[in-house]
Amino acid sequence: MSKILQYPELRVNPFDDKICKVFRSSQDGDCTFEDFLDMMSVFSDAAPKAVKAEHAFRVFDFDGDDILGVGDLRQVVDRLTAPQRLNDSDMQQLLQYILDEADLDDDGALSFAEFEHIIEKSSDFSKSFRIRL
Ligand SMILES: [Ca+2]
Ligand SMILES: [Ca+2]
Repeated sequence: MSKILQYPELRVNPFDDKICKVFRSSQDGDCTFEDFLDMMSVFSDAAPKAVKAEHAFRVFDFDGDDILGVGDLRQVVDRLTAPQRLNDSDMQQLLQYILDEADLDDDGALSFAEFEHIIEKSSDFSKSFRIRL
């Protein structure tokens, strides 16, 4: 994951729609301007790494069950590699690699603690996980 997060392409953010869902204050409807300002402060260079990690985790947790399972990771990879798509065996290999690196308790999914641990190891994360205007 830390390697993926270092790709320069990530500085163009492929998670726009999901990010809006994480930050918007009402359950349905669009992001308000205030939501947008919240979001900008989290993504600014000044935001602490831990705050970014927490929001990144929520953005990556597509099904909202508070853990990054293989399904979530697959969607993350899909979005990061768009418009190209990995073929099945490359995808399997990459998911396996991510889990080997990051899934410390071997339950096949990444908890927030495990996710945070990768973020801690990745010095480029803060630079990658931001939006530039
Ligand atoms: Ca999940
Ligand atoms: Ca785990």
